[in-house]
This record gives sequence, C-alpha cells and structure tokens, in this order.
Amino acid sequence: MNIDIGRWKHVFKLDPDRDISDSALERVCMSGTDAVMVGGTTGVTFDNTVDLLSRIRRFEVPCVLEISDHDAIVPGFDMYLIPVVLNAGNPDFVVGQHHRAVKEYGPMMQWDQIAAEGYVILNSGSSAARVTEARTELQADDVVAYARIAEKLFRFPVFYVEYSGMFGDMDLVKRAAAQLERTRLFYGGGIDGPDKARLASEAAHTIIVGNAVYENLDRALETVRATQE
Ligand code: 1GP
Repeated sequence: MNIDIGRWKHVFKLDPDRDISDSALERVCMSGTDAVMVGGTTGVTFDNTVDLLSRIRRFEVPCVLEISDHDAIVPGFDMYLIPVVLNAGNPDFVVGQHHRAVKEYGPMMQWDQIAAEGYVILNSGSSAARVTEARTELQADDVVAYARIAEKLFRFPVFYVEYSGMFGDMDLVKRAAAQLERTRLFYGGGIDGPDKARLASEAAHTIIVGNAVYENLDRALETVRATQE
C-alpha cells in the first residue's frame, strides 16, 4: 500500500498492550481516519503487536507501526515510524535503541518504508516522559528550536509534539508548526472529543487520538469528522 503521511489529518493510535473488542476495533478502522498507528510505551511485545496487526488487517485502513521496542518489530505493516526523542534525557532514546536495531536488522530493513519522527515530549507525568527521562520544562522558543532541528538539520518527515494523556498548549503547537515547510507536525495528547480535535487540527497538520478510543469510543470517533470540516 502506498502511504502518504503528508496527507494525513487524523490518526488513531492503538496500544497493543490494551484490550479492544472486535466491534470497537471495527468502528475505529471504518471511521474514515487516515491511518491506524500501532504503538505504546510499555508492555508492547512481538506477540501482542502481531495479534493487533492481524485484527486490523481485516480492514483496508492503512496501518503503521511506531516502534518502541526492537523486540516488537513485526513485518507486514504498511510503514514503520521510528521515534527519535529530541528532548530525551536518556540518550538511548535519541539514537541508542536505533543503533541496536539497525545493527541487528540493518541488512533486511526496507528503508523506503521507514520514517523517523523527531519527538518532543511535554507532559512530565506521562509514561513516555518517565521512560525517556524527557526534559519537559520547555518554553515555546525551545520547541520552535526543536522543530527547526527536526526539519532543517535532520530532515525528519515528522515532528511529533507529544502531550500523551493531557491536552497541550495549542499556541505553542501553532508556533512550532509555523516553522515547518515540509516536515509534518503531528500532535497527540488529550484529544477526547470533537472540540479538542478541532482546536488541535487548527494548530497541527495531523492529530493523533489514543486514549479516548479506550475511554469513550463514541466521542473518539467524532474526532474524525472534526478534522474534515
Ligand atoms: C499518545 O500522542 C498519543 O502517544 C495520543 O495521546 O493517548 O492522550 O490521546 P492520548
């Protein structure tokens, strides 16, 4: 499948470590979202990732894997997104894990299916911040600088502003997005219904909805239409 992340406005992120019923998964996959991203911070294994992929594959929606653990790299996704956490305190999340993965799988990697995401994690209370030891005390200027680094220095196709678990500062997101010419700004965190989806879509190029799928599916599904208005 030909994947064009430059056209995505809305993505659902599903966590292989969380339960989702067949009927809920069907509604997510048939929602009109641009893609389903599989990813999580903890408890992601090869087995639960394969299981979720095979269930999503009953539908036509593009399905991409955001790799968080190199033991859970599963073939068969349409694309692979590799986070590079620009504000990680632990250098393992900047390039260490990537080095180990490429050392092991380098010869068989299909680079045209792989894209890096320059991440900035801003919710200090999130597991992503804890695991990566992210330096979350950042001002808008800091995030703008990271956006420039992501696009101008590293030429990453994606700059991901991650507030996982809380709704973030949309002015900051807007300022970061305004720096970007080609790199796509993904925003994720606390989008629990159409109102926040609308606000986030006005600030970011692409919005990511995760937790709401598990907390209130009806409202999560309403976020798709909110990005298309
Ligand atoms: C998490 O950015 C995503 O990686 C989505 O965040 O779970 O808060 O929607 P939420």
